[in-house]
Amino acid sequence: MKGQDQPLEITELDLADPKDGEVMVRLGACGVCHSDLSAVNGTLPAMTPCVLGHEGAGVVEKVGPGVTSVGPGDHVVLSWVPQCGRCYTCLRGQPQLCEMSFATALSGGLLDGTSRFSLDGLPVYQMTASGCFTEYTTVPSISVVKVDPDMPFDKAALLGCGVLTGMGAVRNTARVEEGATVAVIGTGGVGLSVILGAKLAGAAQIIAVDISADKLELAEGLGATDVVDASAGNPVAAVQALTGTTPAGMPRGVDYAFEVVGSAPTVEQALMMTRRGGTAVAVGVPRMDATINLSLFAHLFLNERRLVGCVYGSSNVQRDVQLYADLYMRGRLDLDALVSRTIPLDDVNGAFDAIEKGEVARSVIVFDG
Ligand code: PAD
Ligand code: ZN
Repeated sequence: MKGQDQPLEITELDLADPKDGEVMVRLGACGVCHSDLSAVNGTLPAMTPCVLGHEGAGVVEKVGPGVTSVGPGDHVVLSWVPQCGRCYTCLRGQPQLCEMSFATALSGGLLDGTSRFSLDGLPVYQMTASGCFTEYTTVPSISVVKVDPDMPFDKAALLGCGVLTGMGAVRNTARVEEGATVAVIGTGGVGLSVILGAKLAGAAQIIAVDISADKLELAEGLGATDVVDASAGNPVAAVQALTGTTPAGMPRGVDYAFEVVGSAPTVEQALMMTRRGGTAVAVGVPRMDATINLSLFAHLFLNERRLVGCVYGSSNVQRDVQLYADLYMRGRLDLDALVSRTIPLDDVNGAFDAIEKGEVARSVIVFDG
């Protein structure tokens, strides 16, 4: 990306060898996530020029000094949150908030703040210490997770963001229990992964909410028990109507509502559709100036609702990528349905159009051999 609101350009860049603790990866595939589009349209801040792409999988090409966790030839999934395992938050079981990687993400570089890409001697930054819309990238070794070489790259790539975020929102952020009722607002690549996670967690009811009929059909195929078309207006009443009534004759609401769109109105809807004592999880990435109206009396006091944020599905990347890869290889996790299209790198701008038109769960860039 040369600059905000500009189409991505395919250019030959220089890529430095991995330094201490780093690895160079030859990409096999990279999913195009809504957050990539958000970096282009300014929803997410990004240093430019920048190599976007943060949902990648590939093969380790070479390793820098001191790297023992992986070696050349290993198949890996790339993470967009390097997790140091030693900082205050990592040690408290919140590696998704690793204090070291927060500064890294803002720098546009790797852990030392510098990027490995350059053009005519000037730095080209890397989205979230990653940068996967490219044949080769160099990243911290703690940002790669070894997976079974038999796992196809287009499915493995999804573990790097959408699936880790959606499944993690259910398993780690909300900790949905067996028999729970769940609503998911926005069933793109991430929201559909929430549905996969809710199904795996044994949720009794999974209500998919979207404005696209195609997405709702996909959601049903992946385990949604009910669907609500939000294109006609506010979906709260329709969701509540599916959740039974209290002895006082009031609609109950869901135990958990996941917002996976990234807008203030849908976060408010998520909060409104949870039952008393329920939890709304804000997964989508909103614009930086987005705010919501929160009734302290009605939501927090009277109904003891929780509204929680969600970075990367509150995931421990090494643990969770391996778990989901294993579930996929055993046929217990249907990632195939999330790959709507495989495309070459030079169709990346077309993939952004497809996101904006709501046409795909995921377009996945697949690199040759
Ligand atoms: P996507 O564009 O594939 O899916 C978004 C879905 O929302 C589409 O199916 C839309 O039709 C639907 N939608 C749009 N407006 C509404 C509405 N008003 N009501 C109901 N549905 C609607 O995006 P995605 O799945 O790649 O990403 C979803 C969000 O999650 C996006 O904001 C992205 O930036 C964010 C994200 N967050 C994290 C994180 O760590 N929290 C990680 C990855 C992605
Ligand atoms: Zn993403």
